[in-house]
Amino acid sequence: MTRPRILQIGSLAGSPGADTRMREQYEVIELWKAGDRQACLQSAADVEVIVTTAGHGCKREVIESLPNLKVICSWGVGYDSIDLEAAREKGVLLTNTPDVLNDCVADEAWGLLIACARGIAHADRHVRANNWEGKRGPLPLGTRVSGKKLGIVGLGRIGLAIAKRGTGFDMNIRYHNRTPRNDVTYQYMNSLEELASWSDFLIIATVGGSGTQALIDRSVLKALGPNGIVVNIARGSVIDETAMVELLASGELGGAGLDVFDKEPRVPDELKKMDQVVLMPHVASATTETRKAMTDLVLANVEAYFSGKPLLTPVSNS
Ligand code: 8YV
Repeated sequence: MTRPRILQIGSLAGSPGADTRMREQYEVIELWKAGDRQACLQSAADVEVIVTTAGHGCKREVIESLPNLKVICSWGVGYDSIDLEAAREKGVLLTNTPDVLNDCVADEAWGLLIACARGIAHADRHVRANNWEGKRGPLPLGTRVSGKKLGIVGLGRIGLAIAKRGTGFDMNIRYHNRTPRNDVTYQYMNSLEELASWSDFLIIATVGGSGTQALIDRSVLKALGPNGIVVNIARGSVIDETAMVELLASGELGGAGLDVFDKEPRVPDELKKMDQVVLMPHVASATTETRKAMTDLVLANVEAYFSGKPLLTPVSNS
């Protein structure tokens, strides 16, 4: 039996075995391995399904070169790297992998927050450098986490999972969204600056893309202040990174826990020298369980398309 052909833009290397599973079920044209990209796209003219990742995205050029394209199935919840306008123009549908990663992303946000507030990464470096045995120190005191004021920017699915964990730490929680929610008891704050100046800690969990570019600007970060900690598990583009680095350096912002950066994988060198900062390489969803669930969902969407069933997790793109 011939297997349907799909075009895969980038490897699902973040999910061990995922590329093999894909190849077992489909004839996969692997764009990222092609020496001649144009020739590869031309050879994929019959393809109806693209598989990609939030990291690799999908550009207009690719969408326009596949006349039979019907659906893009993306591995990841964020789709700011996919040209939605080109997809809409061509009537191409998009699926992503929502919900299955909420818990692990929220867990990591909390890991970053606690690591910053309690200086965990700094203390770990201290022990490894034999500074404890060498009686070099002491380390600076940490900041209490429990019972503090937590601001969340973007109370969507991941934001809610972050807030739920905050209640376990007896926190007072407020949020800012495009529109207030009517299904939560957390207090809505009208402006980001007000939220930041109220908060001890500010966690960014909003979507990426042009609508949120540098949403967390210098004035919001200044409002968070010298004792405040910002945590970003959303997209690097959401924070004005230059302003953040300057405010951290001058002590006008207390600390930062960052999983994402403006120009990944480039991380500003200044940040690497700061002990009040914890850095992770965009791995908030990177657990065995979550990455498998993301792959299962991508495969289920592709299968739904080829068997004429409704897509499981379509993104509304109207
Ligand atoms: C992905 C992510 O791991 O889901 C998203 O939007 O950013 C991450 O979960 C990563 O981007 C995959 O490319």
